[in-house]
Amino acid sequence: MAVERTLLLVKPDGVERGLIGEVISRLERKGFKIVALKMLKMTREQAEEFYSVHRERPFFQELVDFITSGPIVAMIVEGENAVETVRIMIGPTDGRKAPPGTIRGDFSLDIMENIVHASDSKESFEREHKIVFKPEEIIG
Ligand code: FUP
Repeated sequence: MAVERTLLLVKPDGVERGLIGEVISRLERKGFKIVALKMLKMTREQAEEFYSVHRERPFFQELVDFITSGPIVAMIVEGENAVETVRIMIGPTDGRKAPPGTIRGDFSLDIMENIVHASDSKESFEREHKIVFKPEEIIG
């Protein structure tokens, strides 16, 4: 195992429901470090690029509408095995099926409004974080 970085977004539903602190707190208590953090509203251009792998899926426009519907909080999370471990902490995509104890399992009952996003691979992190952060916004 090695120290890695991953991108986590608190999506508009998570921000609206006041879960920013809850999400950050879980990551910090686990032992992860936050090395970049900001609130922003994604533009449609950023959102279409961010979710480009889903461009042909029937839910693509709805997904872009949702992620651009309000402010999000983006962070880069650093720690041992960060990509896989943070994915375990957020749980599966559908909040109805995500186990209790995971972020989606504890706070979501929906497949789209599922509180958070986290990169699913190192390659996804490399691509995704550049859509949201400039190099000078990242510590270390
Ligand atoms: P995840 O990696 O768990 O965030 O899930 P995906 O990359 O498969 O999907 C990205 C987002 O698309 C999800 F967060 C929500 C949305 N989505 C749907 O709305 N319906 C689906 O059937 C699958 C995904």
